[in-house]
Amino acid sequence: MATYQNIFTQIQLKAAPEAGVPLTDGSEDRINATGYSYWAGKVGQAQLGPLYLGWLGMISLTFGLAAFMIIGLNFWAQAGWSPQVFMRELFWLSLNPPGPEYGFQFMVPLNEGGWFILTGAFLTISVLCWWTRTYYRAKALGMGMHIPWAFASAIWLFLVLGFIRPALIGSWSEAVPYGIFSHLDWTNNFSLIHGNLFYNPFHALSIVFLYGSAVLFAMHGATILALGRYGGEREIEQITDRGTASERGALFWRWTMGFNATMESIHRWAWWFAVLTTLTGGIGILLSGTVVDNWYLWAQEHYYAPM
Ligand code: 07D
Repeated sequence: MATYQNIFTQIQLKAAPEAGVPLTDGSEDRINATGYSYWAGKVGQAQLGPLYLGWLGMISLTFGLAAFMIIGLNFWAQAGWSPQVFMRELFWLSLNPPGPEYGFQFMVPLNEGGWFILTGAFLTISVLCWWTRTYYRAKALGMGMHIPWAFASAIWLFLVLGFIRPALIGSWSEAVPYGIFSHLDWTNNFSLIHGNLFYNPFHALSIVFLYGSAVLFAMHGATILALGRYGGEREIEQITDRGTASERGALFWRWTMGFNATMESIHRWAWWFAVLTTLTGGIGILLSGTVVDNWYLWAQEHYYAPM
């Protein structure tokens, strides 16, 4: 039992490739090529494929690749088309949004931010098609919509940062640049301009859920691994069985902290913590510069920063 499908798996099952359930939505977009990877089998499923690409997958990858290429080619141009300079300066190169003089106009000269707007549009098309793909693939498999909704929460923050907030303020210059250090600098400047983001309660909430997600993931992962010898990874089957892995895990947490999540509810805890990270984050960013200019002053007005 202890060697059943975990990182210490000693036996890899190899049989005729498992093709999955028949498609119910009439489409035939599944690429039925399959293979086996010994190393993938060490950490998960050894069988690779079948892959479902479909039209949404194709559109998403095409626009994602186009966005990636526009960013890359702008970097190359900035490096004077020199491979050495490109490699050396890669972390400092950046594709920036239009300056404040352009407001939130869509027609901006390419080299003054037009490429940035185009990249954002392509990336958004790519991300939204990928989201729709998660929706339809989950539906085709008769699953709930938990994955698309969780992904939507991340897309909410992505859109707030790059589109919704700049639109509300009326300036593309508010958007996050595409670049390694430039986006880090943007983040730091954002905090400084708005009087220290730590005093933004939604940034604080977002951190709570981000760190909380890590803690919950560690607690749950550790619990299940520790119960591997009793078949703990077969979680759901065990919910009502007495004396099983599930019951030991539950008792462990009641012993150590007085409360246990159930085999079902721990996944709801995890889902909500992850979803709320970007949901609260997006609210915090949207309020900055629109409703609240300076979070430190705001915190003073609300009696939680020193005068
Ligand atoms: C960004 C959105 C979803 C992404 C999607 C992907 C592609 C691929 C491909 C380009 C992650 C789309 C993209 C498919 C692109 C190509 C080719 C999710 C994202 C859909 N902070 N902070 C957070 C902490 C400070 C600041 C969140 C900690 C300072 C700003 C999180 C600390 C300052 C923003 C968090 C700390 C500052 C944040 C992010 C400690 C200055 C945000 C959550 C210990 C540095 C963002 C409300 C997340 C936010 C954010 C943590 C400090 C600024 C909780 C732990 C004080 C401006 N910070 N932060 O999951 O939501 O992001 O804020 O110091 O915008 Mg912060």
